[in-house]
Amino acid sequence: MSHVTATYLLQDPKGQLEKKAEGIAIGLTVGSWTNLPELEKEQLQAHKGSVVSVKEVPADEAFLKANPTGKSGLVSISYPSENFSADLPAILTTTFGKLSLDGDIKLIDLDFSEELKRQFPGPRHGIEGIRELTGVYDRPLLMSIFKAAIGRPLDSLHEQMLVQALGGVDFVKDDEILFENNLTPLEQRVPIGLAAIAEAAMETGHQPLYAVNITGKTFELKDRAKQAIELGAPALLFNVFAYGLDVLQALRDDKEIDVPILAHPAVAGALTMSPKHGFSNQLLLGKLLRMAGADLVLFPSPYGSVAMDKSETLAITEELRKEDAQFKPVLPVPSAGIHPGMTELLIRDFGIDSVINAGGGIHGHPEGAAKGGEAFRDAIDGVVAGRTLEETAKESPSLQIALDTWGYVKA
Ligand code: 1AE
Repeated sequence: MSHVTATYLLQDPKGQLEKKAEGIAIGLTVGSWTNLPELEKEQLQAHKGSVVSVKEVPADEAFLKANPTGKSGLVSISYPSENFSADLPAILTTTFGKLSLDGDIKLIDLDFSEELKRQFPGPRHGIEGIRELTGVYDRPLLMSIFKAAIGRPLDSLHEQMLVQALGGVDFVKDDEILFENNLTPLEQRVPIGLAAIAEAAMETGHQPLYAVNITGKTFELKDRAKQAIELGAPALLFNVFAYGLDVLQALRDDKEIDVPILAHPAVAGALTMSPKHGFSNQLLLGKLLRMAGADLVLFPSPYGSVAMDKSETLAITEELRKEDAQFKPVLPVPSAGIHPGMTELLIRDFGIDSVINAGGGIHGHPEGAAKGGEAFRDAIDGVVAGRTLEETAKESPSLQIALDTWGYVKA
């Protein structure tokens, strides 16, 4: 039978974990059970949620102090797919709708039966597709973020794009806070950005993919994405959590929107960062973004300005890349506060099939963004060839300057 099994981390002040689990399984499905007549039970059997497992885990001290009989547990409940349509809004409302508001409870995982999983698209391109599009196969990709884009006119955008592309990056992405605006509207931003990339490619022979931020009201997004693609946008950036996972899936499902989609984690922290509430990072930024169709997923690295716990970043990465018969693997993009001195650490922790992504760590290079990109490219090539950053910097003045500026974070 097709189903989804939800695993929750919860705290029950009364310490009755089994009873709590049974209450959820019944309450979120058939509503009541024990007092129903036999005939009704028979009719509703296929719709009834069932408790799969209950495992007590150590409760936190503050909770135990306030609730001496309280217990904390990992509870798994299976919901039959007869109860919901095969879309994430229905599945999330079933498994974590009202329940998300009911005390200390965090949704850790959703396990989909194969039949249900087949209703989701997964990434269109995945890692292999991105490698083909960029022509880069043997090293982590390098992405640069537009900085200082707000309030700047098109000629500034052209200049910034040119220097980023000259540095040899593989992707340039809009800043996630760049929305439709009068100074750099999409219809002018895309051709001017692409012209700057072509100009740089005459010199470098290397052509980064420009990921254009798709913004606006939900029902305008598809048209805006198609407009960007018609203008030549080779990739799209999407603030998925400001809209919802199903909106990402709608973009992915549209055959005309056939370029890679980069999922930005803006707003996700509000949904994942509490240890007692919301979703696990692994589920939201890993499994569900992959199912809904992201090709690249940005998340805070463990080392930078907006740090995420290392175990969480590795769990997201595992979800994005693990072997799956249906979904292509996704490129993890550990981000925020990344500079060239972290390259060894990033490659050790996230491997070759990842993207090194920097804004300030490229634009803030004392000799400009082109040298910032160059420093990263040299650092990446050096690490992949088995050299330390110090050794590589002896032959790369731009990397040496980057290490002098930001330091060397040794693996
Ligand atoms: C987690 C997303 C990081 C991001 O979008 C961003 O703009 C980072 O900028 P920097 O590299 O910290 O300057």
